[in-house]
Amino acid sequence: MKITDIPVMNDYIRMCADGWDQGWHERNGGNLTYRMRPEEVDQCRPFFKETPGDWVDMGVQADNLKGEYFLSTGSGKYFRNVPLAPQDNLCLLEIDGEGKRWRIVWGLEQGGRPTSEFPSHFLNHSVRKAATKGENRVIYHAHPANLIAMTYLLPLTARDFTRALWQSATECPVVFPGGVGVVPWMVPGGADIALATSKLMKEYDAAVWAHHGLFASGPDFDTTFGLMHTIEKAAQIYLLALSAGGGKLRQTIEDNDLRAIAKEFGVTLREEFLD
Ligand code: 2HA
Ligand code: ZN
Repeated sequence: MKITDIPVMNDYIRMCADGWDQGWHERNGGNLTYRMRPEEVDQCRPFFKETPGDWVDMGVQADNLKGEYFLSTGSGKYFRNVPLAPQDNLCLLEIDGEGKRWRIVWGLEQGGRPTSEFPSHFLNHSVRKAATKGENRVIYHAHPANLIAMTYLLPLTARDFTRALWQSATECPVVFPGGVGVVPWMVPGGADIALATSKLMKEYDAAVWAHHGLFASGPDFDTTFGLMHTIEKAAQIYLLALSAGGGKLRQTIEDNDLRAIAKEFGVTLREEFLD
């Protein structure tokens, strides 16, 4: 029995591989964190290091994440390498009783730290956990090219991005009826972008980072990967249609069509984004 035989580890590693296969993780781009269930922590406990790493202050704090355990990709590590050597590219982190420090209890055997975006992930876990009554467990950041390209074309507002994406594929309003938030261009890795993103994630389950990528969240790996995938595919269709049409669309899914989809599928669209 290896730690990678534990279903949650296996699913996490598979998601890293899928993201790499999609082309969303050039070099060390992107990061993935998962808030573990107590029974999953217990399954992994026999594999914990004899001596855990030192406690490290995060610069951010969350009351509702005290004592939680997270799986995280490593800073500077490549998604491409995760399936080959999970123990060197991933880590399992314990959060302290004050909700402000982490220590490594498994993984990163050649040294290292959790993703540079861990402060952003941590605050977003806190906000999404509260917003979903504990259901949210996954935060996923990737660099999907078509969505990033859209951030050079459209005004950087949640309304403009949500409408363009909803109109680009019929399933979009069903998959993200609440729309997507948009963070203007900011320096990555720090507390400022973490706070700006977590503010939006109170309302949205995904936030676009202008000229950088997407943050997506969800209760499990399938839903979160599916959200990233659906948004990126809609962005691809949007760009394909605009470029094939020389910058002009002949027709689109109209607002009353969006309302009809919402009615049929029993979802509530963010009304202020409709005309
Ligand atoms: O992990 O994607 O935003 C590298 C990044 C930083
Ligand atoms: Zn990034």
